[in-house]
Amino acid sequence: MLTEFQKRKLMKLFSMYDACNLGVLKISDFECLAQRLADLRGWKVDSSSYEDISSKFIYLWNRMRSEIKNVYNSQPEVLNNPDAWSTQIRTQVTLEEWFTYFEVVLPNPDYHQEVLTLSDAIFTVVDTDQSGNLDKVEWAELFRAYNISVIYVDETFAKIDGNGDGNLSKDEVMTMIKEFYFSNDPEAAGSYMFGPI
Ligand SMILES: [Ca+2]
Ligand SMILES: [Ca+2]
Repeated sequence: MLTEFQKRKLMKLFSMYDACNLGVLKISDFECLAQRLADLRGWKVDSSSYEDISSKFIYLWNRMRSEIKNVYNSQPEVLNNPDAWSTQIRTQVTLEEWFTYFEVVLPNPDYHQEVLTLSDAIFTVVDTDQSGNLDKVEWAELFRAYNISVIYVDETFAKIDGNGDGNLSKDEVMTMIKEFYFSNDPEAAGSYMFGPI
């Protein structure tokens, strides 16, 4: 079971993925996020770079729906919904279903690698000057893409920049990402890497 603390972080993540701000996740949110990231690099819709980042988000959407579908089919009472998945065309994911998805994947060691691989890819896209680090301007662009208020850019940047050199290295960001997704420690700085939860 997820703790209340984990749920607060996952609500934050849900709001970051809810690009269209409808309170539920749809495939259009995932397409929109990929588009916003691609726009940072000026990648055109038919380019291989665009296709690459877009396919990662669509994979995520499909993976999430498939895990939720499994839960519905195996234990419909968990989601308190008597209708089997197959009787409906599921086009959206609610916050409760989002929690259910993470209850399934968080204990899976393979999922840890998946999170790091996707985060690595996003880091590379947001590193628009390809310096290998994220500066504060790039960090703010990430916030804009993910619907996070930029008023939190300064304080989160300072937390993540462990060596205080004014840049976020991939190591610094990945350390925090691991804490954000997998730590259950309210003191862990990574829990607040995208602002208050
Ligand atoms: Ca950079
Ligand atoms: Ca640094």
